[in-house]
Amino acid sequence: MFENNVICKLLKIKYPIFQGGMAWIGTAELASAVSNAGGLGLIGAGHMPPDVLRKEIKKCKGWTEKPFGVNIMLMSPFVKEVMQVVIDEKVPVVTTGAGNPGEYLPALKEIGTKVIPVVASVALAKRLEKGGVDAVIAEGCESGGHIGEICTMPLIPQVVDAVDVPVIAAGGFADSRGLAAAFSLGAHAIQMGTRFVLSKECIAHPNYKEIVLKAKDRSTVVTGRTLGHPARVIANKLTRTYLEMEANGASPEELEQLGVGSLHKATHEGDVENGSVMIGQISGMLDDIKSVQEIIDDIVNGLPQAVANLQSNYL
Ligand code: TUI
Repeated sequence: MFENNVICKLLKIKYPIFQGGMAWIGTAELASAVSNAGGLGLIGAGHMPPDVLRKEIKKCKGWTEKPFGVNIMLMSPFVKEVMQVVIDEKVPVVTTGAGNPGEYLPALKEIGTKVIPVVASVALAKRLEKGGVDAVIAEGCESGGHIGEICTMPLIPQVVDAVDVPVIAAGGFADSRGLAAAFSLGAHAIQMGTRFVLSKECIAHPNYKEIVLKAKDRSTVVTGRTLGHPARVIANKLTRTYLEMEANGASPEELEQLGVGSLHKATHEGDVENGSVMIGQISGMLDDIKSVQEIIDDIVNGLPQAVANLQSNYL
């Protein structure tokens, strides 16, 4: 079905569906399940120390024969060491987030790792194309977690027009309609985080999944704008305190202190009131937990109908 898809050919995957990296919950369990189901699974390195990442990579290699990747969060204090781990382990695909991976490109390219950074602007996409990246993931601000300023609908076609490398669309995708829309905008694949949080294989605490299941269209808010690193999260006690302090001119140190450990508090301790529940706006549409295989199969199997629905408007 996707024999001519440039991303499937580039990465030797069956379906043009990536799993978003996701700190703490993009584990080897989830990444290997996505890769085994025909997509591209990614271990979210987040703030992981290098030895922990190495263990996750080894687990993933043990659980899938298919290509998988590691998402490296460039604001991590361990970024240099985790880059060395993915090089030592010859991880087939590296995606990056929350920064410019330019300085690491030569070393990754030298060992044949495919490098696919997440970008949130046309300018960075163009700069990284010059540096030799294999593709870019253009992520709109509908996404959960750390985001840019531009929404998916205007971002994707602008990035597609600006670069010659293939574009993967991210931010607000969770079903066949979304995949058809991404193709319409000129992207060759989609990346999904939120949809995979609501999978059986995702190890997030049941409270985390429950609050995502209950989310409506307006359940998320953006914190951290004044610090220069905005993040989309579910509105809760933590965000109310945070946004109030932000509006009252709290110092960057005070605000950062509030965020320390807050993601783990939500994902692993299940404290979804005082923790940071990073999730995308598409959570409002999702009301079931499925296996990764079902999620991917449903999207792929629904694609012909989604495309037929487009045509019914003008043919
Ligand atoms: O990276 C993400 N999403 C994330 S990372 C994360 S872990 C974290 N934990 C605590 C605090 C902060 C983060 C949670 N969610 N998405 C990819 C992404 N990258 N979205 C936006 C960007 C981005 C933004 C600006 C990439 C580059 C950029 O500019 C860099 C430059 O130099 O121009």
